[in-house]
Amino acid sequence: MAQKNMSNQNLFAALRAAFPSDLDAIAVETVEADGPGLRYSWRDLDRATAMMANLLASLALPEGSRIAVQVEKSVEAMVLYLASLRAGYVFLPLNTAYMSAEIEYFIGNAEPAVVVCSPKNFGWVSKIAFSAGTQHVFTLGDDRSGSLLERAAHCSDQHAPAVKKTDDLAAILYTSGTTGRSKGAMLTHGNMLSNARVLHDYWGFRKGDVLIHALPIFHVHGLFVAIHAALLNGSRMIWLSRFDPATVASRLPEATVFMGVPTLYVRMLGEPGLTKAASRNMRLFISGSAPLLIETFNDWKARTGHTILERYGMSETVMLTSNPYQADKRYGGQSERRGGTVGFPLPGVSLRVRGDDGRDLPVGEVGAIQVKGPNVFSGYWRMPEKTAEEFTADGYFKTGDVGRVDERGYVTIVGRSKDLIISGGYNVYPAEIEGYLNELPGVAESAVVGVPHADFGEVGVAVVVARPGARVSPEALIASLKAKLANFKIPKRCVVVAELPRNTMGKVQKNLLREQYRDIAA
Ligand code: MCA
Ligand code: AMP
Repeated sequence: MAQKNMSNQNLFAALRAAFPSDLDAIAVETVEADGPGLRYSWRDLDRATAMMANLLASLALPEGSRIAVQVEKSVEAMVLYLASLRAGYVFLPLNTAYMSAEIEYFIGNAEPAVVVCSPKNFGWVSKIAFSAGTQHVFTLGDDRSGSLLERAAHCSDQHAPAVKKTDDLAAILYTSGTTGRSKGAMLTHGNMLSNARVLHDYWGFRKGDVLIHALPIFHVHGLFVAIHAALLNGSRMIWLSRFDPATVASRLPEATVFMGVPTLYVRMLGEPGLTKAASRNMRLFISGSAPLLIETFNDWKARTGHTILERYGMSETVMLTSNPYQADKRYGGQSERRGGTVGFPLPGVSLRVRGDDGRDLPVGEVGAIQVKGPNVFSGYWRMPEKTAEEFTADGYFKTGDVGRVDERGYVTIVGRSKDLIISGGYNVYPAEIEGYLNELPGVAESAVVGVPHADFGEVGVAVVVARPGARVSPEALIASLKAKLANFKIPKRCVVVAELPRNTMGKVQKNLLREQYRDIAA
């Protein structure tokens, strides 16, 4: 025990220890539209992360400093994440779609010591960062341009990973609140390393695995689940800077593992190159971040011969449940991947379903999903009250998801108690959009609801009531939102109505709106 406490629990140290002994082997190969991809060896990753970690260390930042990053996807952007871990700082990834008001909030709230942005955004991002007290703003382009790499090029390529304890912070991920502003979920080195090890084992990672990485790297799925799994296995990644179904299909024969949100699977099914022959070397297709429709699950099986493995997680908890990859001894050796379910709680995760009265519900009954485990975050950044509200007295985290566990142990998510829309794997909080809409001239009130959409699974529809005598145009409202909010948050439809349906308590009945407009985006 004493020895465990003394050893370095830095997540980077564990990932680095898993690099293959042949450091000249290829770790990452990029896919380029015009010509051959770039190849990065394991030695390149080691040296580049050391140089960047030394650059960060040279800034003499206080312990626990946040490194906020809003850059396009590139291998160097992944290196920056790994360097932040290596140097012992707290990584704060930001969606590239966020616009100035959103970035202003995150930077103001997290008070990062370092901000890294795309060269094209330096003007407005640096203005926000400097006014919030950030001392260092660097740029990083997806073509290896920018001041970050220029400065790191002068640093040593030797660096001993900072010594970290299990509960030291490694990252903050902002997740929008049902009411009010986004909350920063604080994840520790221990949260992420324990989860990465469990997934590595549960999903049967083995020598020779090759991962196609096609997800963005500013959320848990692409940044943690995919990258940690590949690195912890010393596996090569085929790296797409943005998802493209034809490209993925054409590279499948070289790969063994693919991870995607349901929209990626839906789009790939529309790609003629997706065949059994193309998937012949594949071992595992993993889906998560949003519900996978049973039609997609079945169509995929018919088309490729592979059964998608669906799993479930959150920014606050990393991964919680997974369908089995192989027989799970804890559940009587069951190995079936059941469509429509998210599988079993992962080893080490304790999951329970509670009723409104706070009691555990019997098998099959639907209630609130609560979880506990080494993967569960340490709280919301500078929001002790919110943190306290989201945990039960006996230390379970309230996920806000509603579901049941069947007699075989499979967990099914049937809904959410939180008012949230998941669109193409991105979370959209109606309260945030309604807040913006209600501020627009002529708007009396609004309600944003999620409705089914063939490509994104679910999209937002804005239902708006005009002020007496005011004339509002749906197109103008959408245009105003587009000027202020990340593009994926923009409702795909907007309708103006005389009034919103309310119950006797005066609460807007969103379920009625969802029903009324369920075909509007189909
Ligand atoms: C783009 N648009 C969207 C979305 N993405 N609208 C709603 N939802 C979206 N997800 C907008 C664009 O701004 C554009 O609007 C229009 O839709 C069409 O864009 P398109 O070119 O089709 O989009 P794209 O650039 O191809 O992106 C689609 C995508 C992307 C590849 C599916 O959204 C994506 O990479 N999603 C993955 C998200 C993800 O990684 N989530 C994991 C979160 P306009 O034309 O008006 O500008 S981690 C998580 O949830 C937990 C922890 C977990 O369990 O993993
Ligand atoms: P995020 O805030 O981005 O971490 O999103 C986490 C939420 O995504 C969870 O609370 C779930 O509501 C949802 N989610 C993730 N994976 C799945 C899945 N496989 N099926 C249904 N919902 C999911």
